[in-house]
Amino acid sequence: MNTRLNRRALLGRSLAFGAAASLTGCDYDNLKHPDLADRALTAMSRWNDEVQAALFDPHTLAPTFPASAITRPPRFNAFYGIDQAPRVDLATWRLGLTGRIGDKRPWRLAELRALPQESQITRLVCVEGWRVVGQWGGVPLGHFLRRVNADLKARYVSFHCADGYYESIDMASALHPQTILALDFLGAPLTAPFGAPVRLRIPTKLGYKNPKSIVALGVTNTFPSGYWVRQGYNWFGGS
Ligand SMILES: Nc1nc2c(c(=O)[nH]1)N[C@H]1C(S)=C(S)[C@@H](COP(=O)(O)O)O[C@H]1N2
Ligand SMILES: [Mo]
Repeated sequence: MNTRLNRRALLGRSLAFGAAASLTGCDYDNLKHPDLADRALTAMSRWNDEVQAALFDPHTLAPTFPASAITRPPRFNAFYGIDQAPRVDLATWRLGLTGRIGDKRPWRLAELRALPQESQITRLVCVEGWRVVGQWGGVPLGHFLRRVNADLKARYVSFHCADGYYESIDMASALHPQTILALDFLGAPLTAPFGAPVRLRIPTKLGYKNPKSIVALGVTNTFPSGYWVRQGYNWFGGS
């Protein structure tokens, strides 16, 4: 109960601070200096990341749904149309590993499939204003990170994708039990538009924090940012 009250107080203060900061971001002087306004808003967003990280409870689960709630047909989204989705050659594909990882040997798809698998029916929420419920299956990211002897005290896990997209998450979110390296979607292997052969599925975060068609995973203490984050989206991106 106490924690809850403290959290609410912290959130209240952060909202007040946010409102003040947005006013500053829009005043006349800053409009004359768009760079300054931009920098103020970016700083605000990074500060907001810290608040969200502090509020994040690694044991709270995102909502799950019955099979009857699954959205059909599923909805595709990327920074290009569905026809342009990258087609990865599954035979030569490897998951490359970089940074603070003990065993950086690249992984083949069959090797990932041989690891313990988890399935979830969860909701994906896009900031564009739509949400879908889907079923994803794959390897819990925490299991994978331990398996490759990653530095679990490092701050970030980063992802690079076959289409040039990239994203990164905090370590606490990476170790959350519902965060998986998804190989399956709706009971079958992922298809190209939905992130074949491997995507991140992280139901505690917004859609853009769920990179598809991953080709490399890194563990680092240097802020890796993200494709949409560079264009002004908030980095923590909790839903
Ligand atoms: N590689 C890659 N991953 C991506 C994107 C992208 O453009 N490229 N778009 C993101 C966004 S904004 C959303 S909402 C989800 C959409 O996932 P879906 O196509 O499975 O619905 O993918 C995310 N992952
Ligand atoms: Mo999105």
